[in-house]
Amino acid sequence: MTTTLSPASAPGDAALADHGRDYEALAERLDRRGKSAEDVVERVRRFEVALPSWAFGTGGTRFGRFPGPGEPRTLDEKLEDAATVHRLTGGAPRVSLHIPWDDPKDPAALRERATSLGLGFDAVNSNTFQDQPGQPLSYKLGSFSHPSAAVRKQAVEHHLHVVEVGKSLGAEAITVWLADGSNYPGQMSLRKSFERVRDCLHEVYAAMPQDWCLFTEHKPYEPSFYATVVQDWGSSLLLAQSLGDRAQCLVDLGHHLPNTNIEMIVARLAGVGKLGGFHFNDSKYGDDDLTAGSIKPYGLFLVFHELVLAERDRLPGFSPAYMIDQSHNIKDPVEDLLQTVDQLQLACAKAWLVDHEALAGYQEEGDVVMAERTLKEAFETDARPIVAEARRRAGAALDPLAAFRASGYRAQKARERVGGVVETRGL
Ligand code: LRH
Ligand code: MN
Repeated sequence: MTTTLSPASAPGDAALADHGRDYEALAERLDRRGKSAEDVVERVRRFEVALPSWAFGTGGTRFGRFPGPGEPRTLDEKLEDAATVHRLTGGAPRVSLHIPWDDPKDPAALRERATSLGLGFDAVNSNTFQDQPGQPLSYKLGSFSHPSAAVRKQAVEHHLHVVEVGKSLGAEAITVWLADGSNYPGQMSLRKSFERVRDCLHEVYAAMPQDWCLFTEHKPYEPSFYATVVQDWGSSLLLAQSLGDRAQCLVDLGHHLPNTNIEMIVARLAGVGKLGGFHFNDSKYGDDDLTAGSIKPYGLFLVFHELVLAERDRLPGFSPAYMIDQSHNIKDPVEDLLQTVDQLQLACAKAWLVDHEALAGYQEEGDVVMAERTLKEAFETDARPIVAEARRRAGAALDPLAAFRASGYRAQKARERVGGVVETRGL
């Protein structure tokens, strides 16, 4: 059942007129700074991020989950929610599936359905961090790093299945995050476990289509609390370099110990042509999977600043896959994703507002204060009229959250999505 957003969600003339004035005023101010608002609007229009199939339902923690009304029960209903996020933001035309949580019964039908909703599929995600019902061998003590060749073989076969699903949906990449690790010193061989992971990844890499990419995703801890095999960007880079050109590193913003300089990791990986993509979110302590830009908006801006520098410098092999990875524990999942896409569009706009020539000059001259001020000037610019204008030109909403609330979409879904079997899963 396709839901059209009610006319109430369309911006009123007053809102449009206010926006027009705000945009003109900002454009005039930027023009005095030698910046073209029009250029940045185009940059925001080109920015696209993929939505995580596992985050359209309410997420939870080991302490509890508080599901809300009208949550999707099927992959089809998740696509409906994804289409709503894309329609209102103009910037989320793809979905990233997690297998087996969202293993489609009929991939061809799903692909057709997605196309009819204006959606495509981004990198597919494997899952060897849980045992599935009827699974012969357990991943309790690891998957690719497991001492048992039979367990490793089972895990490789799962990845080959994920690649097949992705191929049937038109995806062109697989993201491999492994929970593999240990909780106690001595439990696991720190070198052999890494070598086993590398060798299993080589099997997946060799089996995937020639035009595909493999993204390795590092994480310092959880669910392992002493050692995680792919613990940091260095381990991820070693694997990607060992595999080949079509293997790159995925940076999940939440997978770094407190106070890690993530933008520098981004600069390092981009500098060696190994920045494959992102899982955008935000965090205060651990892998909190909070709304991107909600805790460290300046940090998010500094990551986008490195992305803009890499694009301006035309770094070889630079075309990262932008994806979201969040767990919506207390907010409406669609509202959380609308906020997230908005924050990413905003960080993108602000990063393109940096006076790059001036910044390079101050860096060369060693003028620390003016260099910092040049960055802050862009970050402290209220670029929301630029983002709203980019959305207006894409036929999306000036204010996606307000439009979503005015549409009554969630209330309608709460009426429609009653009972029935819940076929899909998530965090
Ligand atoms: C691990 C992770 C990974 C996904 C999972 C849902 O924490 O970031 O990217 O597979 O979350
Ligand atoms: Mn992730």
